[in-house]
This record gives sequence, C-alpha cells and structure tokens, in this order.
Amino acid sequence: MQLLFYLQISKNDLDGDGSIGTTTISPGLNERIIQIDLNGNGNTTDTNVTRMSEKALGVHLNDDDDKTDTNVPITERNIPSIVASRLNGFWENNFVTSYDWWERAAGFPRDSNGDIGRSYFNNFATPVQRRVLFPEYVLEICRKPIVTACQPDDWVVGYDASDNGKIDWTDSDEADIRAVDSGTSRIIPNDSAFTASRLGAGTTARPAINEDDQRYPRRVAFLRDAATGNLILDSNNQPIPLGISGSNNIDRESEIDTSTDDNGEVNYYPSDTYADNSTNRPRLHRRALWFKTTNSSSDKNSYKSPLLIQNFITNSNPSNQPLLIPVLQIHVAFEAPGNSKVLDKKALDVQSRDNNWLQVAVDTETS
Ligand SMILES: [Ca+2]
Ligand SMILES: [Ca+2]
Ligand SMILES: [Ca+2]
Ligand SMILES: [Ca+2]
Repeated sequence: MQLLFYLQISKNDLDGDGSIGTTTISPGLNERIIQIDLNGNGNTTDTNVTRMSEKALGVHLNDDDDKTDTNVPITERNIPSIVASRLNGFWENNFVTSYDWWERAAGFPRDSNGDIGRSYFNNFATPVQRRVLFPEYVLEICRKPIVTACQPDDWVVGYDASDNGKIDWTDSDEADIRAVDSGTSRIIPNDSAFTASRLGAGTTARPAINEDDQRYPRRVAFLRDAATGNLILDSNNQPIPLGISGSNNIDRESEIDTSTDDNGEVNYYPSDTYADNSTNRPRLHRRALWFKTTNSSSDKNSYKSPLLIQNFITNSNPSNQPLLIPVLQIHVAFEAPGNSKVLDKKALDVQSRDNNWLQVAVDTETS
C-alpha cells in the first residue's frame, strides 16, 4: 500500500484549539523541521514562515485557480498535504511499513518464488523500506487512513491490557497507552507486563496486533512529556526512541515469533548512552525496518549507532515528530547493515544513494 502526499490541501489544527483557523498562522512554520522551502527563497532554513509560494510548492493554495502566487498567507485551512505529512514525521511516502508483506518472504519482496505476486509492489512502482537485522523500535499508530489528517493526539502505541491478543480501541486502558514519561497512559520501561507482543501498534519488526489496523500509518515512538506532548531530550539534545530489549533475534527461522521474541520488554534508548550491545541499544531483529543511523563524526548505517534524525532542531522545545531516513530497496537492494558504513561506500549493488539509485543488473528470471 502506497501513500502519496503531494498536490493536495490538508486542513490542520496546528494550534490544537479544536477548529480550523482561516487567519494567518502565528507562530509560522519552521522550514528546518519540515525540510521544505515553503517561501521559495532557495533555502530550508527559515524558522518562522507565515507565507508560502505556490511556485515553489507546485500547488495552488488560494482560490484563484493558478499556481503562480509567491506570497500566500499560511492558514490552518490551506496547509499543503506534503507539509502536514512532514509535521507527522513522514516523507512523501510511507514506504510500505505497515503492510505485513514480510510474513512469507525472506526479508525482500519477491515475485519469482511466488511470495508476493503483485507487480505494483515488486517492480519499484512503490519504494519499499528494507527489513534487515537491525535494532527493533516501538511504533505508534494513527488510526486514520491518511496521515495528513493525523493530529498529535491521534498517535498512540496501544496496549493489550487484557492480554487476549487484540486491542479494544473502545477501552481506554488499551487505547490510550502512549510513549509518555508519566501517568496512567505510560508504558513502563523494563517491565515484564509491557512486552513486544502486547504493543498495539507493533514494532519495527512486527505488525499492528489487530489485522484491521495494518492499513494505518505507523511511526517510531519517541518519549514525550505526558503533560505537553513535547519530546523529552537526552544530554545530546536528541529525542529518545523506545525500543525492545532482550536477546537478539538473529535467525529468522528458529527465533522469530518464539516466546523469547514475544517477551522482549520495552526500554528507552537515548543517544548519549547508546552502545553496540543489547543493554544500551534495542535487541537486533531479523525483519526490523532499516533506518539510516549516525554517530558523532559521520553518518553511518551500522546498527552500532543510534538513529539519524534529519530534521531535529536542538533547544527548541520540540513537539514535532523526528524525520527518520528509511533505507529503501532502491537505495540498497541486497546488502545488509552489519557493522559497515553501507551507504557511505560504493556498495556492491548500489551506485549512489541520492543520484543514481539503480542497482547493478544481474542475471535474473523472467516469465
Ligand atoms: Ca486551530
Ligand atoms: Ca525558505
Ligand atoms: Ca493561486
Ligand atoms: Ca485486549
């Protein structure tokens, strides 16, 4: 399933007052958070933008039926969908992170062996985020079909409090559980009651518990202040993702979906104490979503480093969701992260992440 966010207008209650305002927003939008040149001046560094350019965004934003206005006031009523998706922590696509495609496949979408028979899914018609041996993070879900409609309060982890293998979204004990630091909605870290198998939105290595929820957008859960919704930061001024602790799940066949896999507990993984072991980073899981990682000196993609956050602005009391960088099949077709800087070198099967994503051709089957 593919979600595209371009060329639409989204109504967004930015100030959270419960209504869609029609006056110019204040404060303005921060281009450094959403990573878009809204005002069309050639940079993405303006931090208080209240007017946007139809020319730069390629969409008509006022009601005069053209796309040439360069100074359109931003209101809650005319937020472009691409902006609303960035505010929710998404790029132009969801990269098939919710659909349970890996169940029968060996970590790759396949066609020749019949695992996944849809050409739309297989033939690069939609970009797919790779699933590899990588740290396993907790996800949160917005149970709306279009991510641009999601407001901050819509994002929940969900928890199977009754332990009956499903989430009752009408029961606040299950539906309201969030990645917050205090109160009754909190997920308690290092607690045997809060295990991977009971998380409503699932993890980067498992789908949402309820099959009906597997069509909704999900994102990595970061620890937030229960009262304000703001991200809580570590000593590096980085937000803190929730992950799954415990033994690594290295072997796909014998370790996945065992009780050990199910019983991994939730923990917090701040970047300032992240280390390459299963105490200070999440456990490794064979089918975990692969994100670009970083260390203090250069970007890496090893699982030995914490997640790279593309848009984070330090010291700004942040509430917006961090933008992570998915490693896509079109970037790295076959290699796995391991300990190496896969995307920083000219890997065997990919030429250049940003400029030439075509993999090197090899013998393959046709039918
Ligand atoms: Ca409003
Ligand atoms: Ca700009
Ligand atoms: Ca116009
Ligand atoms: Ca339940």
